[in-house]
Amino acid sequence: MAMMVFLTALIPAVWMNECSQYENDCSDIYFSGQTVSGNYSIYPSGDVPVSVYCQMISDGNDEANGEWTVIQRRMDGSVNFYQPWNQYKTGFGNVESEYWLGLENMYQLTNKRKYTLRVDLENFNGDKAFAIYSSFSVGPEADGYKLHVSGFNNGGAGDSLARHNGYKFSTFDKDQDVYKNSCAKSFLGGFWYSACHDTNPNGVYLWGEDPTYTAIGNVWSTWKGKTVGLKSICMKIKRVS
Ligand SMILES: [Ca+2]
Repeated sequence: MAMMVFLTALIPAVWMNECSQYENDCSDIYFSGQTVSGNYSIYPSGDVPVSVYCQMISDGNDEANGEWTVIQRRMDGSVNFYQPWNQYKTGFGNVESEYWLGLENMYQLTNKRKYTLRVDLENFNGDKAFAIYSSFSVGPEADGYKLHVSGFNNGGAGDSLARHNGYKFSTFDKDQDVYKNSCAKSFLGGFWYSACHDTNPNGVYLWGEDPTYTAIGNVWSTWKGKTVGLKSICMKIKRVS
């Protein structure tokens, strides 16, 4: 009898633990039975909860849906993305709208499992396009959080990330690019700049096209050039099964 009581007391505790403590990403959350898009907590490093937006399958038939963990999102200019290194390292913004998940969280996720990256773009005319990279990972901080992307698949956006593959992350207070000056200071963002960029998703929210400001905006040049600030940019990753 005492054993029975012990077992029944133990089972719910184990169940609670599995459902709340070990969700590394939105795939884990989806397969735990939470299939509605929204804000959830994930545990990329195992213990500290991180807020994230999960775009789930149940949104409809749009092929864009399905257990996506959003790592970067611009949509309304509500968050200042001209942030220092520590903010890009740990993450900032508002998970309800615009945010950056954080380089350390991206490293913790992609270091353990294989991920694909999808970038969704929309301009102020309502045009949409996307790019998919079958492989996406971020290296460790000791190596500058280098970007690794490959396996480009064109959804109309063109490949603006190829130029950034293999480069370290730079911010205005940590120049790790290969440009003689600071790309982050010159183009007012934080990114895996080389010398300097084909896309600046963390640049200034320009509210549309402005030829006065070349390349400082949240642009994706292989789609709309370097003077069209996009209405929305969303970078999201999904575990490859
Ligand atoms: Ca430099």
